[in-house]
Amino acid sequence: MVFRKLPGVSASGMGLRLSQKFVFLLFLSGLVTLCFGALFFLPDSVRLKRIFLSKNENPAVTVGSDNELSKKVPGDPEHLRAGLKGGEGANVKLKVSRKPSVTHGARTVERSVGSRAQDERSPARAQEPAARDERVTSAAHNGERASAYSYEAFKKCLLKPALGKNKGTPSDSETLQRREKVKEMMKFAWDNYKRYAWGQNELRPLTRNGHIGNMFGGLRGASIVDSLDTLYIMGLMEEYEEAKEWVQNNLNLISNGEASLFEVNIRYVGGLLSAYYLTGAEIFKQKVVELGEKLLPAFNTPTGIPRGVINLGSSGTSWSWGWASAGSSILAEFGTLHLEFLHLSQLSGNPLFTEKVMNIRKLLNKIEKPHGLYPNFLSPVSGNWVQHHVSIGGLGDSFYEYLIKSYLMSDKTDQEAKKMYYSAMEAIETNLVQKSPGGLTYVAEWRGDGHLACFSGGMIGIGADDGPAEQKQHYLDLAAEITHTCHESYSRSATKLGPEAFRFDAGAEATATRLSDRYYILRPEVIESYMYMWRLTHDPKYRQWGWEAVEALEKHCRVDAGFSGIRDVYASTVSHDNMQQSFFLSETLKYLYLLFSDDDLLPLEDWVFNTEAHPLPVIRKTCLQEHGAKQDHGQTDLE
Ligand code: DMJ
Repeated sequence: MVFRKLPGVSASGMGLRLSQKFVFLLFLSGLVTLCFGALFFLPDSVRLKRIFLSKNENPAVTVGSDNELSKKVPGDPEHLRAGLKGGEGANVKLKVSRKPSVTHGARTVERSVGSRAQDERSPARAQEPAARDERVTSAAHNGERASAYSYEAFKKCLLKPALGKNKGTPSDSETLQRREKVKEMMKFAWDNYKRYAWGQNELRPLTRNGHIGNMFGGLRGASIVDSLDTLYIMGLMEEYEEAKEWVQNNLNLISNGEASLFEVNIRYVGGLLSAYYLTGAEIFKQKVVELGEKLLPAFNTPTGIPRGVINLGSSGTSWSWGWASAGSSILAEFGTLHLEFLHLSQLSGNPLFTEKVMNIRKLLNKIEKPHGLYPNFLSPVSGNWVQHHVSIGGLGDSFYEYLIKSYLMSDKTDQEAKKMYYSAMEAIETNLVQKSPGGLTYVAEWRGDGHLACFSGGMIGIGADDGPAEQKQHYLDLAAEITHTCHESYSRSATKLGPEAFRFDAGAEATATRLSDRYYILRPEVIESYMYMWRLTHDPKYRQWGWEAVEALEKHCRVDAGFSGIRDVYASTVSHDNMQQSFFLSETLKYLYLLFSDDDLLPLEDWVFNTEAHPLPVIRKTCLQEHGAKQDHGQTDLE
């Protein structure tokens, strides 16, 4: 626009006429109104809350409330898969909190990296250069030190042979037959994956093709990496060799996709770590350290609390899930890195991995906990809780699991983890544990979330022995009661498989009341608790319950080309969901195999299982230091 100076008109300041000034002011005020209004469209109007509410304003603790939280399932592969495409579910409100985990396609698409929390984008991007530097430093560390890790020293520090005296072969013939059956199931699942979906992430057994999805940011072969250790401990050596060869020649870590930090960590990092520790094959160590470095930029936030989604490419950009309240990070996601990251430091010699997770620990230890409980959503920017919803099922669960397992994996030296775990347990019992009118023990927030939380029988069981003296028996009893309740959720269905979520209200006891909660996607949690409870008590009922699950899986989930989840556990004529989840091979079948094996196969004195059932060895620092001087680059397995 050209302004002409007219006679008689004051041309003060900018040389504008009065009417022109008026138009300009009008434009300015419009702009200001627009910017202010835009604040209201941010997720949960978080900025406004920060501006107008005091920092101390704490929302009440909510437990399993159905109404406020959206029905998003973090980590849920299908949700993630669809969500990563920027699907229809962007920013839909949660209804029921669940663990970052996996479900199947029957459910609504519920999240989107496309809907990544806008308020968190700039900080993430602002930190990219630091992220890249860190990776360079890390790579240098890796080059110098990774080869220095002594596998021989590690083996010397195990108390017992990893695979037992006789690979855990049970002496009674019935148990042996059952174990053989489980091995046959694994071979069947593997052969079909190999035939129809080789190199892709999971098998679709009805359509006989592969599924890639978006959860792993362009990484492939999730079922292969998740299966390595299961194949190895089952003695399926030909299959193990195929899997190893694929990792060597085809596992391409140069990927530019957007991945779930949690899922990549528990499946790929966990799977490769276990494969290395069990076999000593250098390739697994190289791959896992390289992959670990790609995850580091996720921690470049103002607090060091990582965001949930990371670009595995050179940018290292990270985001919070679009569905997560106010750009928050999820407790069960950032709280489920500790075990793997400690081992990444062990193998690479790079302390950075440990530093990252110790920083998370420090923040969580220090922060005020409402009623002693850890809410599920935390801002990676401010380090404050964003909502006070609490759960030991979805969104919270494996954080608690990793506290007790950190203590056990540290050779019982990590006193901080121990203290945090038992204090959390106390708070959970006081606030959440209840008994149904029919006498079933359950955790209050199971109202909308049962199956995932059933891992807690095993968790409470393995933590019992190190609890306060007067509580030991109590914890063991509690673990048994919870496992019993979870078994009830199976035995009360027509298929003898348990629903995704079960309830204890409106006359319901351990049964799903909603149609949308009735599916079973080959999940392991209930069987996981049977396995731990068997090891801890040797009560034969746990093996019997495990066998019932094998029969049910065979009858309802086995199809011509693999295993599939089902849509309704209460319908005796089943409808299949066409997905053989990778955790079926890494967890469900592994826990069943261990249940029917002698206890000396992966003895619990030496091994802790990550949340995807990948065994990681106890770190015996003093012993490792004593033997650490010895270098070896050779390959020797643990048999
Ligand atoms: C697995 O990927 C892991 O167990 C995770 O911790 C939760 N969900 C699935 C199995 O249900």
